[in-house]
Amino acid sequence: LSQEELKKIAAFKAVEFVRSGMVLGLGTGSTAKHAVDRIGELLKSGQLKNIVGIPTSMKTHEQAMNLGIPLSDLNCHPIIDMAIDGADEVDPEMNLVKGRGGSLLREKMVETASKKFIVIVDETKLVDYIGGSRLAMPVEIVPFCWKFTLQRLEMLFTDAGCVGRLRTEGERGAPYVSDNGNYIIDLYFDRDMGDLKAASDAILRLAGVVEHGMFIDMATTLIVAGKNGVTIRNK
Ligand code: DER
Repeated sequence: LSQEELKKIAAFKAVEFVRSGMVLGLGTGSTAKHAVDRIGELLKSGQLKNIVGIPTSMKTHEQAMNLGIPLSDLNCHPIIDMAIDGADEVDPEMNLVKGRGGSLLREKMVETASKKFIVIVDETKLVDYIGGSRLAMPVEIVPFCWKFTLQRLEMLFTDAGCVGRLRTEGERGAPYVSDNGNYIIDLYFDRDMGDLKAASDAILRLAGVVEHGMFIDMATTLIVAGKNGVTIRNK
């Protein structure tokens, strides 16, 4: 089974937990895309009714709208029944890294407002500790003096061999701009950053930081699709 097929299997399994009448947080990324497609399919066939979707990005808003999923937002629905979303990393305690797709702020706003948060991943996302994939741990920052903020972020984690890079896009390498008009600094760790809560607090104390991509103690269910089948873990 390809990674894409595993993502689809995890996504479809998560949608089995959706009930008619739910207010749903709709995730962002290639795995969540399969879940949103499946919800659209079940709405069209009448197997699901009266669903309201709360998208976590303009990209998901567009996808859900094209599928005819009724949409709303956190202003109208401050409490969400269930959110379904992917992740870039999952540690043994179900802490996550998210945001490599650039949507971490709206994802975290939606998923902290959700009574249930189902994370859907293929097995390649499992890590021993956060940052362990050696891939990006994104931090959304204001554009103003981004170099200054990047340096202050690196200084928080010199012991973990942290290097920060401004996320860029396009062939001219212009700074990536999030749905919220902010920049993203991707942090790369050489070693375990240690206590996640302390790391989170330190990052959020920096003026200029908007939010980071560590989703600590937020997931309530983890669905992992692997070559040996699908596992479901509840917190
Ligand atoms: O950017 C994000 O937060 C995405 O949800 C990411 O965490 C997972 O993206 P993927 O399903 O495309 O791997």
